[in-house]
Amino acid sequence: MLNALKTIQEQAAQSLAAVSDPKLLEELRVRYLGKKGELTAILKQMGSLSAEERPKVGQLANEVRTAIEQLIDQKAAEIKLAVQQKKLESEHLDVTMPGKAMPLGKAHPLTKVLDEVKEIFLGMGFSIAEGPEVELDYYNFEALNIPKNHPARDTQDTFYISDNVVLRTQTSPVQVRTMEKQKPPIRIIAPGRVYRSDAVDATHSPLFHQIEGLVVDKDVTMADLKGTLEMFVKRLYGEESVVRFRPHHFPFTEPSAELDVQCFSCHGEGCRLCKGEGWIEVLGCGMVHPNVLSICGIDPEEYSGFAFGIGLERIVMRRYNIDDLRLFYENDVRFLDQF
Ligand code: 2NM
Repeated sequence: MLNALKTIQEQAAQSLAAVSDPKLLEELRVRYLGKKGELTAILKQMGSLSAEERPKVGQLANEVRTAIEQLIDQKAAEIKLAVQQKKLESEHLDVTMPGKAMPLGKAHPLTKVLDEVKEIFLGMGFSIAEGPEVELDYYNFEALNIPKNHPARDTQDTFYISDNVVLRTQTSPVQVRTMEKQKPPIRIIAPGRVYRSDAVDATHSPLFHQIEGLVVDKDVTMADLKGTLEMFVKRLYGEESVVRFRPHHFPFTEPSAELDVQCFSCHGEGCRLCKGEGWIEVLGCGMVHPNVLSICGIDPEEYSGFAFGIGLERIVMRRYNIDDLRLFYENDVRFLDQF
């Protein structure tokens, strides 16, 4: 019997050494230690032993059981570790691998330059005003000193919605509405979409963008206009920019002017970039006509003001060397990606 116990221990040690599967390990545990296992079978025969042999066999049986249990526990721990190791390897993640970049949107070039222009004027104490794009004839023309049958109406190629409703041809109606509501001092810019019934080509579009500005207060003079707009141009194009004011005419300002910046390429000599002019037109401006102030409920004897209008597309085209206006509205990603 002692030999049989030793044999069981040896066999158990041998078969356990080869096991790597948890199910097989359980089968072996049942085979050696289970109720119907080999060890139990031997213990059942202990009744036939002499009183002298019984404690010896009993002691060895206990030692064998403990030894096998230890082997099984050890093996179980080994298998558990191996399974865990395998799982870790299969789920291995290389955190140094480059990530998948998500495609990122970008601001439209018109938006980028508009944001720059807004920042410049906000920095000078202006606020931003908005208003409707579908506008009354009164605000788009009448209040701006452009009565019915005024020749300026013909040159504006207006989209009429009805007899007295139009798509605004400029953002000045926003300024008229502001002057109606707000007592001076007024310092605003009005950026936004404007509409003119033009045929589409490289330099014309029925929809484009304007930024108009308005300052009204006591003792505002042409010197304020010149200083403000020269500073704006230098902030936008660089401190070394050279500007000139050239007399012009608008119905809503008197006197009126256009501001040119000296060509950055030829410094006034005349080249391809400025079409031989030496100067590049940037904006229109002037002192708000007393009629306009009166119509808006501001006393021209007490207050004066200046106003200006900037075409956004032209500025952006010059900034990025874009030669066709249509690119702005087609939203071709190959174009938009470049800014
Ligand atoms: C321009 C040029 C000159 C202008 C005038 C006004 C208002 F409402 F105050 F009368 N707003 N904008 C103005 C003046 C616009 O655009 C080329």
